[in-house]
Amino acid sequence: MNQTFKVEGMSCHHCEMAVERAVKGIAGVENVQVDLINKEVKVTGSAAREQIADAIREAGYEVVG
Ligand SMILES: [Cu+2]
Repeated sequence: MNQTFKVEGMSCHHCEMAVERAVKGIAGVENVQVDLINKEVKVTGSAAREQIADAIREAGYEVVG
């Protein structure tokens, strides 16, 4: 399953790594792709949408929509 999140506040490679690390720590997540230009995070795996959104927020970024 693929899920795409609109995320505000990611501006550099550090942000990319922080979000990647936070989301990869969730059980069921297979792959994470951060697109800084389009402000998108693409997640492959079986983790619940809300759980992924929470992890992104806890890392310090804003999930939009
Ligand atoms: Cu940054």
